Amino acid sequence: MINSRICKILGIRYPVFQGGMAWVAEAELAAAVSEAGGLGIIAAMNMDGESLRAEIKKLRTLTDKPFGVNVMLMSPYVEEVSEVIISERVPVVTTGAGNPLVYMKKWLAAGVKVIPVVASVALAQMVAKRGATAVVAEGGESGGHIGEANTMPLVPQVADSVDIPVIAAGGIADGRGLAAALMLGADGVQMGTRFLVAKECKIHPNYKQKVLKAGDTGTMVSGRRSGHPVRALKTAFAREYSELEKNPEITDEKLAEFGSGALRRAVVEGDLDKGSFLCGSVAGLVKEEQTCKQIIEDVVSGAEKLLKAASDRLV
Ligand code: TUI
Repeated sequence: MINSRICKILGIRYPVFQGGMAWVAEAELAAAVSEAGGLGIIAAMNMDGESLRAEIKKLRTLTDKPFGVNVMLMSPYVEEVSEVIISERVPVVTTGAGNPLVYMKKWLAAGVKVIPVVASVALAQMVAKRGATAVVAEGGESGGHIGEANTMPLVPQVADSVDIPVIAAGGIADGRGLAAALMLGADGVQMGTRFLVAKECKIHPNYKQKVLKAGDTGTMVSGRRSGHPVRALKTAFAREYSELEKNPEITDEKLAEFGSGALRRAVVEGDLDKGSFLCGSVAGLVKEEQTCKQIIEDVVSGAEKLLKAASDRLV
């Protein structure tokens, strides 16, 4: 059994978080992950306060295990969502795409465990100083909105810089990734891409097929011009967006209009022409649709076998 302080702190069996993927991470997926012993996370990104409350209530009908809510700090609903988290007594909050300090104090005072997603040592240290329960150190291999650092160098530097548990994210999809993350000084992992194809993940079947078919060079990063780079599958839409942003004649407004609603079109409609299929660069390792229980047990048992045999590598 993998021994990790984050399991004790959160009351979970395995140190495996499911990423709070916008439009994707709903009650059914999060409940299945928590029920399987990991930390399931509902993404509040595209929800107003009352929609989030309904999703939390739905999750509670499916599991009584601990769960989290991810707050995307660029969301237009961030204020109301931050209040619902308190009134619903959500056990764990993760945050992304910004600096969570303005909300942390009231969450922590209300007994919510706060685990910011950070893409730098500086933010990790800042939130640790203000009482964060743990941090997710997310490298640029991740899907969606990413920072500049990659997982392999970021995780040990964050682990060296704070005393709280560190969860590694970005480029992790199997037992090898979990074992490697532990060796880098992490206390657990967060995975998004592998859970995209979970049976309990209700995205459009076109999205799952595209992830399952993607190979080692199947993703690309666009959006640097807007200051919010995102990693997605290399599709006609992603290539076109990338070309448009290089063109100085295209205004920022036109570019934003072109991208607007693209994630919803991928997740809900499976729109192969105009959808943006956010996905991590680890997609090439994700080969089959499985239940969340199968995924978590495969990752954890894979890592345990590797770690037990690790000394065989020494002479
Ligand atoms: O937030 C994410 N991943 C996301 S959010 C998202 S929604 C979206 N969809 C389309 C376009 C843009 C956003 C999709 N994927 N991951 C966590 C994460 N946080 N990655 C990077 C960061 C981050 C970046 C800058 C955290 C803090 C930060 O700066 C904070 C500061 O002020 O120092």
